[in-house]
This record gives sequence, structure tokens and C-alpha cells, in this order.
Amino acid sequence: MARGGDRPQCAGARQLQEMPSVHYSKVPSGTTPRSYRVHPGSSRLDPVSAVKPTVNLYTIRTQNVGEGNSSQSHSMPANLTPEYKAAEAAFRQAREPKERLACLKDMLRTIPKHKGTDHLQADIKTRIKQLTDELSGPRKGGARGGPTTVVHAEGAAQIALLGPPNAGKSTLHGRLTGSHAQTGPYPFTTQYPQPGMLAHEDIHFQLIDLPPLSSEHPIAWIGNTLQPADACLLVVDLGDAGCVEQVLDIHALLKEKRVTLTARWDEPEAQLQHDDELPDPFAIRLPTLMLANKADQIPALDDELLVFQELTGLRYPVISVSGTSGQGLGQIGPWLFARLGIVRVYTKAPGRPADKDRPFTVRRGQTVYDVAMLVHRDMARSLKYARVWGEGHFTGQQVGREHPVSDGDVLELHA
Ligand SMILES: Nc1nc2c(ncn2[C@@H]2O[C@H](COP(=O)(O)OP(=O)(O)OP(=O)(O)O)[C@@H](O)[C@H]2O)c(=O)[nH]1
Ligand SMILES: [Mg+2]
Repeated sequence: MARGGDRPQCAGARQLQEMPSVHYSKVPSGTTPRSYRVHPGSSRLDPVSAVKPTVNLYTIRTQNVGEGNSSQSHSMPANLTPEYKAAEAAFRQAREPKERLACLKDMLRTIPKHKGTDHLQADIKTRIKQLTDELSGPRKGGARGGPTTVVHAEGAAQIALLGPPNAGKSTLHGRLTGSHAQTGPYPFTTQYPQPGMLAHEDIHFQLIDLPPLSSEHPIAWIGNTLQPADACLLVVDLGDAGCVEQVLDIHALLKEKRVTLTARWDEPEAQLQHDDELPDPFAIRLPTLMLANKADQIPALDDELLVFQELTGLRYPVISVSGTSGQGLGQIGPWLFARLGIVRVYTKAPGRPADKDRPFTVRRGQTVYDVAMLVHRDMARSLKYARVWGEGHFTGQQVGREHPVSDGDVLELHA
């Protein structure tokens, strides 16, 4: 790393120099399209009744500390059938455990049975077993049970708070959502996921406070917990002497779980995988915003950040914040709204005013049909056309099912 004469070193950088075993190469420039991720649904504002945001495909493209092929990637020709591909696509969209289980069973039924798919078959069977166990609930006698580790997604998007111990995740969660997440001046305070809702204008994002990720205390269930997440906030205390090592440790732990954090929030909605390659249906890819926390007590934060980025090779977008003073917290909601491409759509019945209180949310590029799906599956099936009020349309303009919606549109759906 080129370090200027008077440039301050971050605390993590100082510690790293004493740790020759830590890998801190810069981001390799090569990119390889490989797989993608789908999110279904969208949401009503109501945090209780809301369902998930809509189809959104993220393409796995780059590879560095944060972004790599999972350890279980498959590259052997697999001759996957259209039936298998359809089942896999449905699995990626499914958010509810029951639906996911049904899709997994379809995948197992339709996957070509030969040597090249052995690993994937085994993976699918393991997932089926895990989900079946999860769905069967606590065993008689209370042998299973305990706190929930997978939080049902609600609001416009589910955002996971990840980070090393003591970075201030729970303090931020409390400030942002009004939760009473337990905080403490010692590491490993948080033990289980805790949801909360972050308001932004007339929608909410669901923030999930999580236990710290650290190889000192690995969390077996974290891969499953992150399954419904749309994105992640990586909370880092740049004043912590161990932050570089801790963040690299987190990436290694996530990689084992086939979770990749990415700086890219604008992945194209396309599946760029080669037909003869066996995709990894269980890979999770989370667009990541880094929160450089405890800004109130780090005097040269920008310089610390530069050194951190240089040493880790990680180039996530960053907002500096303080969970204590509140600095920077107001930027998070608008940032997520813009970068997730959230589009709010209000519906109205013919001859009635629009319901302006409770928008449905979809993602940029989604259509009238996608909104109808959120209203009701039957409505989408029988949808003939819609009338739309909004920028770029004349009043009550008639549009077809495939018409893309824009933020603020009012829709009157006609079956
Ligand atoms: N100065 C300062 N202290 C903070 C800030 N945020 C959190 N803290 C303190 O840092 C300590 C850890 O905060 P937590 O919110 O419990 O951190 P955490 O990341 O949830 O910790 P774990 O659950 O153990 O991973 C507490 O003593 C907080 O008061 C901040 O922005 N500035
Ligand atoms: Mg905590």
C-alpha cells in the first residue's frame, strides 16, 4: 500500500502490520458473470401485512475479498432441463418457507441425475431437510424451538445489519427504528435477529439487527437468516484497532455460507450465466452500504476510511454516522430508497379517490402487472388494462399490463 508521509494510519491498519497472515490484496479487476438473485413481491406500507418487494435479479460479476465464487460453485456441464431451470427460478423468488420447500422438491425431481450434479443434488437434499425441520416446529418435549432466526420480510425491503462485535449495530438499530435492541460496551451483546422498521416518507424498510459476525463465535444459522434480505448495512467502527482484520474475517465467514457482499447496487436484471454451467441456487448476493460508525469519536475519519479501503480492497459506498449523536442517520433512508430503485404506486377504485396513505412498492422497471400481483393474484390474472395518473401520462391514460410504473403513479386496475 502506498502510504503518504503524513497520512494517518487507521487503527486497524496499525494492527494489520503486526499480522502477516492477513490477506489484504486489492480488488482484482477481472469480472465473471455467474449467477443471479431474485426477490419477489412488493409491499404495502403496513409493516404487519406487508409482503416483499418485487422481482429483482442481481448478477454475480466480480470477485474480490467481498465478491467471489462460492466455495461450492459448480462449473461442470450439467445439461439442465427447462423444468429444472423453471423450478430454480421459482425457488429464487419464493420467500415463504413452505413455498421454498415445494420449489426445492421440484428442483430435486427435475434435476438431471448424473455425476456432474451430484453436489447440487446433495445440497438440495440438505436444504429440504433443513426446511422440513424448520417447518415441523418445536419437537414434542421442547427439544427444538428457541428464538426465531429467520425474520419474515416486511416493508419495502429487508436490510440486514452486519458487522464485527461492538461496532454499534444495535445502537444504530435502536436510533433508526425505535427498537429497544440491547446494547452494551462489551462484544457479543446481541444473540438473535431483531427486526425493526425504518420509516422513509410513506414507506418503511425493515432493518434486522444481528449478532456480530466473528470466527470467535460463528453462527450456524446466519446463511438462512440472510436468505430473505435484499441488502446489507455493514457497520464498522474505524476507530477499533482490529477493524480491518474483523471485516476480512466477516467476508471469509460469509463466503463459507455462500453469501457475497457487493458494492454494486445497480446490477442489471438479467441472468448472465452460461447455459452449460451449473449455477449455485443457494448463493446469496447482498448489495452493501458501509456505515462508518462512531464518527463522533474518530477525528480523521476520512483518512481512516481511505486506509481501511486500501488495506481491505473493499469499495462499498460509505456513509459516516454516529449512533450516539445521530450524525448521518437521516441519509440512510433516502439512500436506500434511491439505490434500491423503490417505486411507490397508489391504487384507486373507479370513481373513488386514490388511497394515498398506503403505497404498494415495486422496483424500477416493474410493470402494471407486477402491481396487480401485489393487489391480488386473481386481479393480475384477469387484468385487461389500467388507467394511470402520474408524471409523463395524460390524466387517466389507458395503459397495458406491461407498462412500467413510475414513483408516485396512481393506478386504476381494470379486470
Ligand atoms: N461514541 C460512540 N459510541 C457508540 C456509538 N454507537 C455505539 N456506541 C457504543 O458502542 C458500544 C457497543 O454498542 P452496540 O450497539 O451494543 O454494538 P453492537 O455492534 O450491537 O455490539 P454486538 O451486539 O456485541 O455485536 C456501546 O457501549 C455503545 O454505547 C457511536 O456512534 N459513538
Ligand atoms: Mg448488538
